[in-house]
Amino acid sequence: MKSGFVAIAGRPNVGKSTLVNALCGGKVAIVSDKPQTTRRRIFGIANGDDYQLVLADLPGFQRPRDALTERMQHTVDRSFEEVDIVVFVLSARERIGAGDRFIASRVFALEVPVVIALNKVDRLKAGHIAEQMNAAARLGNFHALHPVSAKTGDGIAELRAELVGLLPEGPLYFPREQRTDLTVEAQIGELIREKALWLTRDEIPHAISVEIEEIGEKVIRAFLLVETESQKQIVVGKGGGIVKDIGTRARPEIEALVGHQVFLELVVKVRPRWRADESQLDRLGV
Ligand SMILES: Nc1nc2c(ncn2[C@@H]2O[C@H](COP(=O)(O)OP(=O)(O)O)[C@@H](O)[C@H]2O)c(=O)[nH]1
Ligand SMILES: [Mg+2]
Repeated sequence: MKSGFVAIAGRPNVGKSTLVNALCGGKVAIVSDKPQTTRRRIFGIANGDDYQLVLADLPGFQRPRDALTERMQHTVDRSFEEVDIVVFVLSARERIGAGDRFIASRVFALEVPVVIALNKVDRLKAGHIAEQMNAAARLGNFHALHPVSAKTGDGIAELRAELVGLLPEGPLYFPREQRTDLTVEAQIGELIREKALWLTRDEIPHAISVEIEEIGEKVIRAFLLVETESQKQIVVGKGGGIVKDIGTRARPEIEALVGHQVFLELVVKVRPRWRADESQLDRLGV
């Protein structure tokens, strides 16, 4: 049996969470085009007959601005301490620049193989992909470089096979049927937050957090926490339209997760400065 831990590194928005989902063959991590979507480390688990890849989806590297972002960066730093492989994700749709070079300086300093995943190659011209591959190759001493599209699945099987080939002999870390280390409660919270991120803009996505209040046989009650009254008005929406829309989109995925129908009750609540409040962050599992 081969098994091990793989850290997924890269700038915000390059598609790290989408890639983890693609490698695991199902939804583990939520995805949005808003930076800071991933707030804590999530393990996505890809199981084969004779291997187990444990993929750590991480918040992007960033300069801490408050207790929340400080914890996020601490999580990233700690996650590199004991990994077998690093996947360094780049976006082929953007200029490979200073942000990528900063991360490169960190990951290539580790004594483990670095596999570069040049993501988002879907709908790009071959010439452009080749140029980006050249730029990516200059970042450091990589073990392999794979052009992929986490969205369409192109190149994912090859990347997975590459990672499996690098795994050491090891135990089964998680039961085979498990695809993530998040509890069901945490997964439900993340699904709700994902829809809230999709439906809001500007400073609102950063201000939103979800707290599950009750998981019953039929009813799931959750709070959408924001920091100010005006944020609350925006998330509630005209005539409750936005919060209703969040619920409508989250419910089918929650039902698929728990395996039965549920009544989802969402309440938008103001909790001032939750991002700076350590005990609140503990409760939210960040
Ligand atoms: N076109 C394209 N978009 C992608 C691909 N992978 C991710 N995205 C999009 O990029 C955005 C950020 O993705 P996410 O996985 O949340 O990035 P993260 O911040 O690095 O975890 C989302 O809007 C995704 O749908 C891809 O392969 N192709
Ligand atoms: Mg992410």
